[in-house]
Amino acid sequence: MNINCKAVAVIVTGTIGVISLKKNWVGAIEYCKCYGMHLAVVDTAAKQKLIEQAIVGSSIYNKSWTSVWIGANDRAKEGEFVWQPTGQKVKYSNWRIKMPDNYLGNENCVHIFYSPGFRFKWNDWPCTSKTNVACEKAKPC
Ligand SMILES: [Ca+2]
Ligand SMILES: [Ca+2]
Repeated sequence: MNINCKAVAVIVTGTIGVISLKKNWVGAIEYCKCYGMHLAVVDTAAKQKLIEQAIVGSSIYNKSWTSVWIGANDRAKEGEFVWQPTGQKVKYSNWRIKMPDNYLGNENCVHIFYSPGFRFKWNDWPCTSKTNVACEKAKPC
């Protein structure tokens, strides 16, 4: 895949980057790489808070609907959510009530969404859906 990184607006708050283009989940990984980042690994409540702040402070924030991909997925094994890129199991979570539901047997990637009823909750979604992206700066070696 050929990516023109310069075409993307990225808003960085601390270690979190929010990409203003809408990408599918695999495309989201590639765009994070453009900036030396990976998909956000939301493994603590503090990180969740940081992402919420980054979204609210960015141009993508819309009070009726805002959504970003994060690294959680169960693509390898249904119902076993792990973090891309570390492969570590998802322990901390902030699922919307009744989620994950693997709707129509086709939801293996996770996004955080904001709507009037659900403030920054997680939902499993088809990986082919296109939405904004939350990236995180890779830790220095
Ligand atoms: Ca699933
Ligand atoms: Ca779902």
